[in-house]
Amino acid sequence: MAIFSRGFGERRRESDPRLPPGQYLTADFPVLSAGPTPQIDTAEWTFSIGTETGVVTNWSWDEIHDLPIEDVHTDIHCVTRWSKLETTWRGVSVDTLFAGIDTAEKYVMVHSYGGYTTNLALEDLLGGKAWIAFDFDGEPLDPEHGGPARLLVPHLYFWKSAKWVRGITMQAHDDPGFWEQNGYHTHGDPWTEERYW
Ligand SMILES: Nc1nc2c(c(=O)[nH]1)N[C@H]1C(S)=C(S)[C@@H](COP(=O)(O)O)O[C@H]1N2
Ligand SMILES: [Mo]
Repeated sequence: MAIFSRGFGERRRESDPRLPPGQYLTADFPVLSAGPTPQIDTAEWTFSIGTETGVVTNWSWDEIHDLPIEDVHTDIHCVTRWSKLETTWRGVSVDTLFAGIDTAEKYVMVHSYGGYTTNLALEDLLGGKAWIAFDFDGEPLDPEHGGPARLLVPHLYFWKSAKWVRGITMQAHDDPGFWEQNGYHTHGDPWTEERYW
């Protein structure tokens, strides 16, 4: 029986080319948070990008909603091995936010309300690869999933998709964020299993 069910699982994995190595499919939406869920009033919410010259650009909740809003259909992959296919989000492309930003730095630190951080290369946020998302499945994003807004970087493991996002600061070096300091890979590509270092 055990051998039979393992074989069945492996055939299923191979039959779905959207599933990265070592991942299984889930229809649920698990919640994974390193701390309590912060309660953020959209009247108080801001998102900022700070550069090496000290310039900080801020958007209020209303201002970010005045930017072009995109529908995103994508698969997501958590390093704890669940993957969820064809999720639906709405948000503003990080390209749109960076259109007026003048920076020569190649790395960013993403900061969340509550203190969570994660590091990325700027090129992993640009080129239609990342969004500040505020709707999931046609509804405002649930607080436990990062509402009112989270970063969405679906081509990397989901710990890079910072919930309760509040800003990005440019960095000269790829300094590690919260999970990256605690053993997670600096980059996090699910297709090459960049899980831990
Ligand atoms: N601010 C914040 N963002 C976070 C986390 C967190 O603990 N705090 N956990 C990360 C991890 S490890 C994962 S897998 C996903 C989980 O998102 P979910 O709870 O919506 O499934 O959020 C990521 N973003
Ligand atoms: Mo995770």
